[in-house]
Amino acid sequence: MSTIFSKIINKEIPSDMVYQDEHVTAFRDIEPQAPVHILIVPNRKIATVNDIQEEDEQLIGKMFTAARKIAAEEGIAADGYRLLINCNKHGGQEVFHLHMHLFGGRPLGPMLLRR
Ligand code: DGP
Repeated sequence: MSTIFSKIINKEIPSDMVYQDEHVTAFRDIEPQAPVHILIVPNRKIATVNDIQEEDEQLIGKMFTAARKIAAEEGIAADGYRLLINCNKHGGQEVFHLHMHLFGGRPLGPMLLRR
């Protein structure tokens, strides 16, 4: 089953796309939680981190390469940023098309809320 992200990748619905190549697409999150909040997704759907196969290793690497390029273009590389992937219920995953969040543009604070 495809998700809303497939429609964004295929440009069937609008998004603020910042990067696309034959393997990876990146667009601004609709509910930004930092001045820079971009989602980096593989064009081919993989539902969750649990579904990554060994043959996907190159594709996963391309997500990181895209993150590096986008961070530089957004001007946040030197100050730093956070990459985050949620998996399933405890991870808080809402869209079941693998995606890496790129957060930056301000100090991001502790990694997890303490409770
Ligand atoms: P996660 O909880 O990791 O599955 O994050 C899903 C993110 O996707 C969430 O931060 C909001 C974002 N999102 C959901 N629907 C859309 C959409 O239609 N467009 C965009 N740009 N972002 C979306």
